[in-house]
Amino acid sequence: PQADSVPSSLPCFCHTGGLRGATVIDALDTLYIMELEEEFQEAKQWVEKSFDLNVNGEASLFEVNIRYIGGLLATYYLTGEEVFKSKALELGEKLLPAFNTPTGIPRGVINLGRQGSISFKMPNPPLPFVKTIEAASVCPDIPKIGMSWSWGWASAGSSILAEFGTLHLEFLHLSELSGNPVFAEKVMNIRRVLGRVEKPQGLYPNFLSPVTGSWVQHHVSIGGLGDSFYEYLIKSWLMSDKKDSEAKKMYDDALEAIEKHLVKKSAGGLTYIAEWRGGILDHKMGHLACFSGGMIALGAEHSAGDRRQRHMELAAEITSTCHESYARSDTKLGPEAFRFDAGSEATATRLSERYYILRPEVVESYMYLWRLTHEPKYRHWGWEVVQALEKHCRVEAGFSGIRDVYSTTPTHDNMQQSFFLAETLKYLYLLFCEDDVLSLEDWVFNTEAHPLPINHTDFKAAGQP
Ligand code: DMJ
Repeated sequence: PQADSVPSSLPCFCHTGGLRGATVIDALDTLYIMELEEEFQEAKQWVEKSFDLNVNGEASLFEVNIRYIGGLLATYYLTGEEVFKSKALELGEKLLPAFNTPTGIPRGVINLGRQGSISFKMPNPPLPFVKTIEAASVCPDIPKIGMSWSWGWASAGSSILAEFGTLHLEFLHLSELSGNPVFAEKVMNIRRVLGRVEKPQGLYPNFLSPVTGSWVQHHVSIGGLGDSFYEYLIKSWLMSDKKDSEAKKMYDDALEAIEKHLVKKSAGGLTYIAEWRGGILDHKMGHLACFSGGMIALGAEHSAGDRRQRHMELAAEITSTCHESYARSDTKLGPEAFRFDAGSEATATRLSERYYILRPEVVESYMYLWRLTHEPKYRHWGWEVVQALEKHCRVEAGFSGIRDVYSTTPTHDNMQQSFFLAETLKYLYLLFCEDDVLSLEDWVFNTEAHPLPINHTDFKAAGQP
């Protein structure tokens, strides 16, 4: 199995540093929930016999955490089978050296390999993660085990908000399961650094220096580079059974700043969340930002009074805008980014933004909005997606992304991202299930849709307030 699977022939884009089986591990809990017993047993055997964690390469701390650790933890909680827990803990340990920075803000990339192994090969372009000068000067030839560095494309060796801000849920579970407080301490320290740094207009920019703990650039986005940081604030509070009030306050304050500075209405009446570049708005929403309808609805459900109603309306409006981005395309699938400028309304204006890579965010919001409102339109919209996927993305060996959602005969990109099985199909399935299948009362979904149990006991992970 590849990191992501390849329906026919193209090589895959790997961000898992040589770790194999992202599709297998990302899909484990989906197989289990869907009661695909035979496939689940096959995947479990692969984890038991073939999942090798001592591999050299450039692994994304974020991707390994959300896809592998999240997938293994969720499957452990669903099945109680020790193998999933032990692999999650083993992998968690391997990520710890990434936090060895002056501030404790982790770097984005790490080598998971075994000491002494030298089989590392630098990837060829166009992979965007070229070693930074800093890492190269410490180790001019190959990155050693546990060595970490920043993404070559992230400005001035910075770490990315959505990456270091999307560890909290999994790391608290790693501490709880291992009895080792180190994981919880690492993520609580991230929170402390974020608490100290000044937020322009109350907003969180996307790039932070792991050396100084200051922002490197003032680009703010609820889509790519920022997205799941906000998601993990509200979900940390929910997962703690509403005890982690610090996370709730950070979420409330951040959402207030977003409402004030980024939420806009288009000439045609569509509500959207713009991006912010040093005070100037970019009237664009990425597909990734469409998860926010679900997140805001989830937060609203646990608020009271005016705020509850206002946020529920905002969540419904954003979800409806994201639906429009699908409805206004020829394939009824949405583009990677859509704009609200130069006369465009929820459509992609650039050729490079017309693709769809089987992303889940829009159906994710349909699932939350359905569960929280039971308005039938969310199921209708979900069914439109099922039909469009069947029509345009199904290929012989699975499902593929498409290069242009505005073409009635789209070309396939020949890639089935692992999140298609982890998220897109799981959220679609849950949209049509009874509410007690993975009830929102008992589970929070990590950003890769892996369910983690809400802590209904008095347990407090080390470092928790
Ligand atoms: C997933 O890996 C996660 O949802 C992540 O938070 C952002 N994007 C992809 C899917 O689009």
